[in-house]
Amino acid sequence: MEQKKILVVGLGYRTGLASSNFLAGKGFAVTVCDIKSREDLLPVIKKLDRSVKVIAGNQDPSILETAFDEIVLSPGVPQSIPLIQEAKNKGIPVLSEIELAYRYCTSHIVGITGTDGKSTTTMLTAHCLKATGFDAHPCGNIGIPYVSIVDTLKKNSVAVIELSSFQLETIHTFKPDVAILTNLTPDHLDRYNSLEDYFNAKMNIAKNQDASDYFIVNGDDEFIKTHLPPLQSKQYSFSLQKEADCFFKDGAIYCTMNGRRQLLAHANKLKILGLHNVQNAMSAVLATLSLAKKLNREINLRKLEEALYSFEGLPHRVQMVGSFEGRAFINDSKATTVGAVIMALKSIPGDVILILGGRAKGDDYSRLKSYFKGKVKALVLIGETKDDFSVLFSDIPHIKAHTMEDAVIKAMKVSSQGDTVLLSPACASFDMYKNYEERGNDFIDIYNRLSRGQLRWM
Ligand code: UMA
Repeated sequence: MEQKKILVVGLGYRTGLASSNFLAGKGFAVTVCDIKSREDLLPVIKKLDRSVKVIAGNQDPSILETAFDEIVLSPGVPQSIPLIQEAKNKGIPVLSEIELAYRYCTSHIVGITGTDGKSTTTMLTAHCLKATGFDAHPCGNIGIPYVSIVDTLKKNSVAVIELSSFQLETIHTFKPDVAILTNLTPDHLDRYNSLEDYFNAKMNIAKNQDASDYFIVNGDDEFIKTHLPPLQSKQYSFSLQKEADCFFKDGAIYCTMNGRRQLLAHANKLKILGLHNVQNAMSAVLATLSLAKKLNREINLRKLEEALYSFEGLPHRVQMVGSFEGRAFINDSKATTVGAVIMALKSIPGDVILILGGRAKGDDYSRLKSYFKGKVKALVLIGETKDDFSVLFSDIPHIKAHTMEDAVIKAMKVSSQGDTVLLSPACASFDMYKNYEERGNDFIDIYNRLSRGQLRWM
């Protein structure tokens, strides 16, 4: 029988690499193409299965002269590129790595999407599931491609998958047992024509769910309330404002999911700060209880409570780095949206010196202004957005910095004891770094040199 030919579009650092190697391992004839030059791709090419053919620096539709049976599209590549448009005209199926992995998945699935809180909710859900006896594996947009772990999952395992709108654009049959929609605020409007388009991509998470599945939603989100389509799955909601299946009242998290109200946990015992993390905790609780319900399993609620208290949070997400000369240093490099910055500002006490900027993602950055008032003493502007932001935030004291080191030194100079130096950029990192992790690690490294006296700031 002739080998099936698959084209992987976008090699990237993770998804394209993992998809290509996975497919090669299954015996397909794999070609991967990327707009980057061979030289730029070399470190990744070295990790590719030797059978994979690489087309570098070219994404011309003529690549399709080879009759590919299917295309696996990496999340960073928009469907609007001519190659993909032409593939669709020719009727070649285009799927995401999530759809590919799903074909081989025999385990249970919890899928998590939304604009903010996805990564924390993914890790916290996996933590809660593990603590209550499940074999849970976090993966997806958090940085571990689903396809890279799918073959290691057993029938009773749970894949807890963080899903970006990009990944969900090209799913076809993917069906999670439990889906979470954390919230919806403007993001990636450089890729989508409207907020509705972005929301529709996210809602693909539930499009194949049936009455045996669960959909968990933020009951306080105005956009979701007015735009949520009718769904086949059972719906549970969480709320900070009103009684819901899981809700927050007088500092405690309650659950009413099984017909009676139960006090589950006290918010002041959570190690992760801020009301947005109470929301994340509530969605993780509902996901754990829903999956248990679907699988007819009993959950020890005290174990679930302990899991909420023992969760340490994620690196690069409102992460306490340390204290120097009376200033707290917090790394929130993962905050690439306005919503995430607002949440960080709300969860940090006292005055803040905010390191802001990077590559814009089409967000409405003016939304930040009202949150800066009375909270942000000064802005230190970095990256491609620094000139635009200095105009937009002209009524707030601000300085421009050329590098992260320059930004930290300037932040030290304008701050006083008791202040917090917060890196929460509201933008992508790609103008200065490979990814947000590299940006956060640079910030931590500069803090370490500063606190060891290896970097002068005065
Ligand atoms: N490329 C092309 N043609 C194009 C555009 C891009 O060939 O027209 C190439 C680029 O040169 C690059 C590759 O395609 O080499 C893009 O790869 P990728 O961006 O898909 O990169 P990965 O390293 O595989 O990372 C992806 C996710 N990246 C994006 O969605 C942009 C990572 O999410 C994810 O962790 C990883 O897969 C594993 O699943 C990052 C992210 O920023 C954290 N996500 C966005 C977000 O959270 O807001 C959605």
